[in-house]
Amino acid sequence: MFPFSALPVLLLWVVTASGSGKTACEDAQKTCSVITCGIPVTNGTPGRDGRDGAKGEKGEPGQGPRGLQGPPGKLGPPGNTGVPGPPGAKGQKGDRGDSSVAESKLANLEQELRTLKSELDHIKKLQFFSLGKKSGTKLYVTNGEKMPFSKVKALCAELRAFVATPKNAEENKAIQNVANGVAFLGITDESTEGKFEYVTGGRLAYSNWKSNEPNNHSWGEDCVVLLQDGLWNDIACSSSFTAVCEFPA
Ligand SMILES: [Ca+2]
Ligand SMILES: [Ca+2]
Repeated sequence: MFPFSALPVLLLWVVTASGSGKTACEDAQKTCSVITCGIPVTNGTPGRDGRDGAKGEKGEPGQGPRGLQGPPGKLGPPGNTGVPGPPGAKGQKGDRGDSSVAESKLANLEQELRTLKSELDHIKKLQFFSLGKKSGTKLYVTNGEKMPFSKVKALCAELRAFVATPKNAEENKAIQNVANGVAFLGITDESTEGKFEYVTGGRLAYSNWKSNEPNNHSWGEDCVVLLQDGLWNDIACSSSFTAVCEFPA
């Protein structure tokens, strides 16, 4: 420990020493670009991160090539049915009907109908004359072709008719005249041997068998033909004879 008497001397030495250091530093600044003055210190620990800055503005679009457009998406579900629209405005009242005009049109239509019916009757008469024979309420028509019974049935059905089926002597004669040869009749015993019936159904109401017929010759005669003399014979259905169809006249 310094004695109190030596304290003023010590203070004077400290002041002198610090004053000479300042002078040396100022001198060095005049000659160096960088210089560190003062007492050197060690670095402290880094400070904490600062707060996030404000969000920047949106940048410009990129300059790269644009990609291909993708496939369209699936069809969405149908929307709900809309509410009905408001009713339309009421229309103007129509003109008063003229019954005389309607009556006149009706009279014209009736006249046209009579004319058409007359022409149809005329055509039917021409048809009877050229193609077939009429008997009572039936018209018999042939195309003159010979074919098996199954084809005769199909042909007549196609014409919305039936195979000619005489139910009395007059009809038998009419078919005989139009056939001009041996023709199939719409009669068979295909369902029950020996029991001849109409193809359209029902037991025979009239027959004109030749003597000793039907004989089911060779156990294979289930169809019936009208011979040229007007008599009947049972015959094989697969044989070919004239097709005659029957229409309502
Ligand atoms: Ca038979
Ligand atoms: Ca026979």
